[in-house]
Amino acid sequence: MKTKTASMGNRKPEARVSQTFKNFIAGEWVEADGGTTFENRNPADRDDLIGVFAASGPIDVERAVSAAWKGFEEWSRMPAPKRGEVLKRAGDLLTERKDEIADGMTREMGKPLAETRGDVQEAIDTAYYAASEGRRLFGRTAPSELRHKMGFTIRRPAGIFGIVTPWNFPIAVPSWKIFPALVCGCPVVWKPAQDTPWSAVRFVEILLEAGLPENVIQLVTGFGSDAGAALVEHPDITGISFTGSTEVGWRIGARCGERGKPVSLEMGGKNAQLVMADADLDLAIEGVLWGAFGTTGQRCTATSRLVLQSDIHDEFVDRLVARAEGLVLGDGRKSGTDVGPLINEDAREKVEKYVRIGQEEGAHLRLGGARPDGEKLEKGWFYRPTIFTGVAPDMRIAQEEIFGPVLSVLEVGSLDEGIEVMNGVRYGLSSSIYTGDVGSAFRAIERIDAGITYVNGPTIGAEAHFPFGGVKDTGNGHREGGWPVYDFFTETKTVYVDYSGKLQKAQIDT
Ligand code: UN1
Repeated sequence: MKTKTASMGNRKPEARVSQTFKNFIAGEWVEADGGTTFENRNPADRDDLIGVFAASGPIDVERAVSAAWKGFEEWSRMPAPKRGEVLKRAGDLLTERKDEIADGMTREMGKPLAETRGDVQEAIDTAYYAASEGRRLFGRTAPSELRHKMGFTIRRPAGIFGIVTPWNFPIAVPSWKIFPALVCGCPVVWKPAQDTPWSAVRFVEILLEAGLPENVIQLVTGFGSDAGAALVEHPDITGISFTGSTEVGWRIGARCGERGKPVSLEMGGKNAQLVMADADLDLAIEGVLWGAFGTTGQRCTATSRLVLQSDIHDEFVDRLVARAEGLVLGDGRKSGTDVGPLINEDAREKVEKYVRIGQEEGAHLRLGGARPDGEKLEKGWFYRPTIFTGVAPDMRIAQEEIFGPVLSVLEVGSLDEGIEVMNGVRYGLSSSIYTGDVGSAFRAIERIDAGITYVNGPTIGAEAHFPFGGVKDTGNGHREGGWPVYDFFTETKTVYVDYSGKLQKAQIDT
């Protein structure tokens, strides 16, 4: 757990302290009010101290919000295609520095380099998409009811936004929110997860280097209970965009609701991969390995349930277990690593708690269920890929989000039963069906209650230019990625121009 320095007492000086990092507020890199800090350590090696970061609170947020409104004056008036040019340069800089950022990101949050490079690539793709969106931001026209009158809509920057982001995609997920906000003309006050402040500082540096006016981005690092809460509570924040746990998300949503503020929530998942007997089993095994254990299962889109048609159940599980056993756990910066550590001690304890729950519920532990042996891994928050079979749909390990490398296998007789099991959870983010039958595929597309359905692909791996989000307790109806997110950061104005030269009354029965 990354502990606040303020409460750490007499910790002995570290040999490997690299740097002290600051907030970016009102155009300057500044300490948090009172100089409070927290440490950020490598989850693969807790002796590796990455740096000391600003632990922000309400006073820092206050300064950031007022600076962001100053930024609004200038930025909201700049033509959107010009704002887009800044994002184009940000995409270019991210491209140049992809390897360096990926290395630091892996050091900070653990996933293997190929995955952190992918994370940066997603931000690059989002930057270029957002840059070109500056030349669209379409309004509409429609015919008026009356002669010599015209109606159309324009999009106006909505204000300044609080951005609260998770650690599992330290650059990609912020880019999904921050780039669209910026191209829409809205400055942001960003509170990144306390586990990944280094990636956030790099991201802000790049935006500034790309030419973003300084008041348009504010960075307040620290904890949700301090900086995050202050942001959500601030009366002058126009709206909030949040990705994280369902528990925190609904609390944020409730506060925003009370104050009439727009809020976009992207939260938990309990995503299932359904494999029908007519599927290409090799492909389905590759899919579930990646979906369940990629990013150490720490994705809101991770496959945490595998739903198998009975006829193939035993063979599929045997082959899957054999493959999962071969996954190499380790430091994500070392080549050959398939699965990195969990993010912190709390995350590993949560996984351990659920493994105990699964055993108590009577599920059969087929693989893992323990920390790995070996000195090399002792200093990190590692946990072995874990597979439970004999899982009933109402067990907690089949219902609750674990956010770790734990897969629950359920058995069903038919497509209908499979879809019923898939839908029988409170979440609805991603889903997947493997089948060779086009009719089964389309029935699943139609009936699975989720924001995303993959056919013959794993539950993870959304593309930047398609809408991303979920139903039920996963979200509140908004989508990120693709084109819909631009609606969140703009207000639509309807314009009527009457050039008849006389008073014309709409909605009067003539
Ligand atoms: C998340 O886990 O919060 O589709 C986002 C995916 C990624 C995004 C995951 N592109 O899994």
